[in-house]
Amino acid sequence: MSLQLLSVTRHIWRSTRFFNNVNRRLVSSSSSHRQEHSVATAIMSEKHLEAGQPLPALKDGSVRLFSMKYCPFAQRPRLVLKAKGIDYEEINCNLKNKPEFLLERHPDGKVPVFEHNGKVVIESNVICDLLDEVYPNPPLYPKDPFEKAKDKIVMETYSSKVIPAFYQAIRSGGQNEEAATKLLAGLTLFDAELKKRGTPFFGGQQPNMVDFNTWPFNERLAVSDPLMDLIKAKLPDLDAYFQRMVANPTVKAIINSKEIYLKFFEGYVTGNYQYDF
Ligand SMILES: N[C@@H](CCC(=O)N[C@@H](CS)C(=O)NCC(=O)O)C(=O)O
Repeated sequence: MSLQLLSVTRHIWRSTRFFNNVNRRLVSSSSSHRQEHSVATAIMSEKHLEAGQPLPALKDGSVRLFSMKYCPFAQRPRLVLKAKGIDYEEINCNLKNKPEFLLERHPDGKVPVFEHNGKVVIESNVICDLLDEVYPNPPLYPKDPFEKAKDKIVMETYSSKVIPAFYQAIRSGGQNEEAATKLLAGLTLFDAELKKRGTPFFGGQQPNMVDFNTWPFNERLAVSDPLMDLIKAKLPDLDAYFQRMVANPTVKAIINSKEIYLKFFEGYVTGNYQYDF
């Protein structure tokens, strides 16, 4: 990364303080800005269920996703389910006071957990791959195994280069310059790969697994105006890609507003988690 870019990122994280100042301004209006989940195919437990609360009886259908409304990992299978038009029930869980039924299904009590005909699958990437096999239309990977492997490498690279830096930056309340620099370096690799493909999405004319797998984190970058300004300036093609993703009907159906994420991340940083707002 050039020195110039490094000094701009320094400035960004110093000046942002998005978990403090911006948040105070925005939180009061957050509920009115909320883009409601419009996953027509999902029946959702509106409130996050917690310890002592029973698991609601399975309604119509046999597919269930244990989730948390603001979890980026759970958003991956939600995007895949939406893209494939699969009916499912969503059980939202309070992750600071975990319901017993979640702990019975996941050894660490994490979300997402997917349940199909009584069979339980954990780990977002494993769930998404399973969904692609069980519900093959539309396919979200290239048919050619070598092309599919390339897609998996892009997701692996994103997972190792972007996601840890993203969380590091959030945990520090935006003060960690090294994390900001790493985040931009990871996004630069992602941008270069899309350029190499020369298509609107990693999947070609439509988003595929790479686009949906990485989108939950890309969507949350919007919490920082200065960071988005830097992306627009330094990675304009990536910014144009983000805009194409936002306009995609599957993404649009389950996107959350920046204000909602600011509110959620405030709880993440302070440890005072709120799930139901
Ligand atoms: N590697 C897992 C990560 C899932 C994960 O970390 N989920 C978070 C919520 S975003 C969670 O359940 N946290 C609760 C905990 O760690 O106790 C996946 O891809 O599914």
